[in-house]
Amino acid sequence: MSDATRVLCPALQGRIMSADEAAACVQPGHNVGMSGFTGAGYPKAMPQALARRIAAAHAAGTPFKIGVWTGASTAPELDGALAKADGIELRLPYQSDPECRERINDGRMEYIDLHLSNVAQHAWFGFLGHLDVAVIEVTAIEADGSLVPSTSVGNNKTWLDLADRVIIEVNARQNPALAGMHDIYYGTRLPPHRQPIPLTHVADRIGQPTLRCDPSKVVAVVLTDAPDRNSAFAPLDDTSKRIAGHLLEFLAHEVRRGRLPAQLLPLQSGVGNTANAVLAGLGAGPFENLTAYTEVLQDGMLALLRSGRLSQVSATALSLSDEGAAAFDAEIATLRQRIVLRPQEISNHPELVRRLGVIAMNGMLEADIYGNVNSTHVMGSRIMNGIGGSGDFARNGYLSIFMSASTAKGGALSCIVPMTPHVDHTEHDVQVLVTEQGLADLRGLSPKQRARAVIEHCAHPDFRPALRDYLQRALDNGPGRHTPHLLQEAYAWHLRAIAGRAM
Ligand code: 0RQ
Repeated sequence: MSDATRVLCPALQGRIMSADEAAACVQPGHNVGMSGFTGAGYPKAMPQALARRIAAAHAAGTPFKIGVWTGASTAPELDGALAKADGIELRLPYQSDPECRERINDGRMEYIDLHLSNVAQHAWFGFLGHLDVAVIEVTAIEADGSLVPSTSVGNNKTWLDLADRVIIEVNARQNPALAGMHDIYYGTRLPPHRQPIPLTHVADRIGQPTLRCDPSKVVAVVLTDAPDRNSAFAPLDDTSKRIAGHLLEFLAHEVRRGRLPAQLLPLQSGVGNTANAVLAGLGAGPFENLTAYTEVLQDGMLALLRSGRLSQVSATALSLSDEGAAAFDAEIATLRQRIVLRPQEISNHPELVRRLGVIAMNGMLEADIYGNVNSTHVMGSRIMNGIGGSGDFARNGYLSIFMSASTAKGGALSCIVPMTPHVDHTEHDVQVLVTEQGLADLRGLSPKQRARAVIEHCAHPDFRPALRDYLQRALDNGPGRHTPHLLQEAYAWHLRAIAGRAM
């Protein structure tokens, strides 16, 4: 049941209307900043109403497309609905929606893939154009018009501040006890007036619990009652468990060598099943009193919090399965003391990631033998999701770890290749590569030393001979011996894969 009692601001009670009426506030060509981060806290009703309006306009022969800016990925009710209606001219930043992916890759939709920490500041700098409308899901509206965020903060602060008009969705399904869990920092300034961000520990609170919102900009309040995307995780498979095993052994080794404290350093973990397996592995010990400074609190991290192994988490979104969300709701009274949800410009801020010494653990599509990582583009051209926050953490963390299975597509493709056709994380930002075959610690190694470590520790045995052969012939015949390559052969590796021959 939608709930008007959550709208405490008298001025805004009069602006309650249907999603269809709210959708009429958006015009063709508008840039619309929506809430939502990894399937959490996105508006549930208005984007679908807008998609219906766009579809009707197209049916009548009237072009209607908008720019969609978010925090990160959303859900079928937002990205999926608007993409299906062919209503998105340009989408930014991270997305993982199959309908969007198809249209981006067949050229019907433009896409800008940004580091997630950069989105808000680029909007403020004016690099992205003008923001016309903000559509933000909240848990409640306070009497003074301030907004209690829901399960993600993302770029909401920036969208609310920059947009000409604001549409608020008040979602009765979001737990009222979320109030107080958020920390919205209003101290960021534009250069040259920037000051250090006063955050030195994961759990520090440096802002306020609610989002400011000028009530005079609010054109519509829509009442909803719908759950977040709540994607289920696949059961842990053997490959993920082996990757997690190598990584945990490495972390224990680092503690023994005195390069990490016993409680490690704050963890950042990407999304997906491998990341979840690593977190599950951490649950089995031996580390205690862990902390996390990350973007997304997912099921694996929730389990660590509930078991007590993880003491504090800072994130920008809760991205849970149905079971995870139910467990979270049941224990919210105690969990909320140990979780801080922040704007993504703070959760992913390079200054803070560097200061805290974050251990960054992210997935990849492929890595090359020198340690360059491709997280986003299949065969160099087709976007999968986007870089998300992986670069924010990899570039600035204390340790930068990337992981994947050693092969993809049933073993037909090697995820270790001579040269990645697209690079998201350069060799300078990648310190450790992990596959189910093993772990390559690339710190302190020259390019040739790295290549040997990656081939011998991470590549699948079926592909090792071809990779060794490539390296040797590049050393013998390549144009340079610092980072030896045979360019035609490097491309041919991928061309053979495109042609369906296993490489
Ligand atoms: O394709 O779904 O069609 O079968 O890529 O692969 O093995 O399921 O891996 O779910 O961990 O995702 C990099 C995409 C890995 C993710 C990526 C195919 C494979 C499958 C997915 P199918 P898996 P994961 C925090 C940090 C960037 C953003 C990021 C990602 C699909 O980790 O989006 O890290 N990272 N953000 O078959 C061709 C290869 C392949 C391949 C895998 N070498 N060639 N296809 N696949 N390897 C979160 C945020 O920032 C919000």
